[in-house]
Amino acid sequence: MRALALTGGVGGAKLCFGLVQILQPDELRIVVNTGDDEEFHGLYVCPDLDTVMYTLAELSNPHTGWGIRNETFATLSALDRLGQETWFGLGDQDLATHIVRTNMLREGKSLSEVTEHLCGRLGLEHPIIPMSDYPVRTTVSTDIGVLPFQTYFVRHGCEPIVSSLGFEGSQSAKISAKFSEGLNSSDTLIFCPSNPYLSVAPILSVPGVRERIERFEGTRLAVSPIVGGQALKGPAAKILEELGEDVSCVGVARQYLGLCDTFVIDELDAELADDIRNLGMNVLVLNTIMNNNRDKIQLARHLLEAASESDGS
Ligand code: FO1
Repeated sequence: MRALALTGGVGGAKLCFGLVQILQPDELRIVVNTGDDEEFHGLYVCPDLDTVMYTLAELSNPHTGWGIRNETFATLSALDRLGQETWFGLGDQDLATHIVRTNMLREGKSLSEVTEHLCGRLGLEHPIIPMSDYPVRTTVSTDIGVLPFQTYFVRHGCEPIVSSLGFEGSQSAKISAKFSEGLNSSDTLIFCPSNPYLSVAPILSVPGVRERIERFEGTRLAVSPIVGGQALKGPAAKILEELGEDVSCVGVARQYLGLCDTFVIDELDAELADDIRNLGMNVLVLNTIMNNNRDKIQLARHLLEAASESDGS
């Protein structure tokens, strides 16, 4: 089994945790969305890369899914005292990650090299790979204007009404070397249960990625982040509605037309399986809600079993 997992956000990171407990480091590459990245206080912050890194290292805040557990915010309150904006909650331990990343980038290291270093220091062996080493910034066009991603997501709490998404810099971005190698060498592609618009679309915006996934010869699976018409976390359901899509796993499946062979839905949505089959995809009905590590491993195991059955490996 040589799997390539595409992820962004908290839900995707949970499945990656499950995959990592089952697959060896040379059997799995995790490709992460970098469209959420932004500079805060002069530091280069990569929320989705850090969410996967902290989740795999079992360092992440179990309540929020992002940031580090038992975190303190003394630096943030000192920044507030000095008149800085502090709506983006950067904790003291998390700031160490951004300081090291910013310095290494300044020394000329690529984001892939920085990520490899940080993961090594946290004892992680499975490759965590940025989708690109070039900057791509997700922008959200809303009823109150075009917003940078974190301004939409955190400052405005995903409340503005979304009309479209942009991925600034994607035209001149290049797929990262390890992502490209992964597309060539993997026999299984897994879209983790991430927001199709905010986490997956930026990855697909990197030139050549969508086409290479459309032509991918192995097995391609996608896990719905929407269960029972609701997002387990984040604004996926709200955005589906604002963009006029079905607010269901069927609406999500439509975002994967041509990109996936088997769409994975939760048992709660079993009656929608035929609607998805009518889109031309196989459907796998599993428990996709991951409340603990056992759930994460179970979901990963079921996905990998289905993948190995369908490509006969
Ligand atoms: N999400 C929030 O809702 N509020 C925050 O204050 C916040 C701070 C933050 C700091 C570091 C980090 O890596 C992630 C952080 N996130 C926060 C999550 C972030 O907005 C991510 O982009 C989302 O998880 C979506 O992927």
